[in-house]
Amino acid sequence: MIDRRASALKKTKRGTDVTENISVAETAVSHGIGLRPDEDAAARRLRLAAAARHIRRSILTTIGTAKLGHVGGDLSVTDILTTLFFAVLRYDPRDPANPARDRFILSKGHCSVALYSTLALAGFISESLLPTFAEPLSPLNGHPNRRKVPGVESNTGPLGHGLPVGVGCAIAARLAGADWCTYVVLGDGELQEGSNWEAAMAAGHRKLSNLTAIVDRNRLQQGAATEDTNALEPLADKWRSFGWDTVEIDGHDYDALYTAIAAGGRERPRCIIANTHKGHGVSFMTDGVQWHHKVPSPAQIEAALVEIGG
Ligand SMILES: Cc1ncc(C[n+]2csc(CCOP(=O)(O)OP(=O)(O)O)c2C)c(N)n1
Repeated sequence: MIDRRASALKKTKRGTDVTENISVAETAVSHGIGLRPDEDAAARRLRLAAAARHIRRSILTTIGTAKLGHVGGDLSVTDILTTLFFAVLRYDPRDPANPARDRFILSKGHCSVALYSTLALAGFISESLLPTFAEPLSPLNGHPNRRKVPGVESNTGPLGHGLPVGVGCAIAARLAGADWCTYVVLGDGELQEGSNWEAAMAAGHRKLSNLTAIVDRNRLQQGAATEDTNALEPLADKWRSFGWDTVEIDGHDYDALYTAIAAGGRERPRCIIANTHKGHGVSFMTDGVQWHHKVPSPAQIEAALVEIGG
C-alpha cells in the first residue's frame, strides 16, 4: 500500500492558496500519525487510533466554536475517514489535483466537520482554519465545496449525489486506463434517496471494480431510526442483488476497515456496510438520535474531550 502511494503520485504543482499557510507542525507527520512504511497491523491500529482521537477532538472543538454542526454523524464516520486517509488513499496534500490520486467523496456532506478535521490532519488545509467553520467568508462551509477546499472532490450536502458522481469517476478512470480508485462514503438514511440505487445499478452493470462504497450504518437518521422511517433491511442483500461484492463489518474496528477497504483482486464494485454508532467515542452521545445536530454546551464539550483523551 505504501509503495503504491509513493510511486503513483508525481508532484506537478503546489496546492491552492488555502494550503499556503500549512506549517509542518500542523500535519499528521508532526502529530506522529504519518504513514510508516514498515508497520505491522498492531502499529497501524495504534497509529489510526491516535489519528481518530485527534480528529474527534477537532470535531468537538470546531462544533463548539461554531455552535453548529452534525456531531453524531461526524463521530460515527470518524474511524472510516481515518482508515481511508491514513492507511488506504493515495494522495499528496501539496498537490491535491494530481491526476493519479485516488478520489474520495463524502456523500453525507452534512458531516463536513469530520471531513475538514481529517483534511487538516492530512495536511490539505491548515488546522488554523477549523475555528472559522461556517463563518461568512470561510472556505469551510456547512457543506463541502470543491472550489474552496483542496481534497474535496465533489460538492455534497443534498443527499444522494455522491455515489452517482463516484460512478462517473470510476468510469472515467476505466476509460483513461488509469489505476486510481474511487471511494464514496454514504449515510444509511441517505440510502432512501432513489438516485443511489440508479448509481448502484449502473456500477453493478459495468462491474466497476475500481469503485468502493462505504455505508456509515449508524441506524439513525435525522430525528428517528432508519428502520422506523423507511426500512433499509435486508441492506446487504439489496447491494448484492445490484451486483456488488458486499461485506458487513464493525465500522469502528481499524483492522476490519483496513482489510475490507484495501482488499484487492475484485471483479465487481465493493460495498462495505460499516456498522457504527452515532456519537461514537462520547458515552452520553452514543446512539442518541438528538445528537444528529444538537450542539453540545461548553461543559459537554469539556466532558467529551476528557473522555476522548489525547
Ligand atoms: C436531499 C436531502 N434531503 C434532506 C436533507 C436533510 N438532511 C440532512 S442530514 C439528514 C439525515 C441523514 O441521515 P444519514 O444519511 O443516516 O446521516 P447520519 O445519520 O450518518 O448523519 C437529512 C434528512 C438533505 N441534506 N438532503
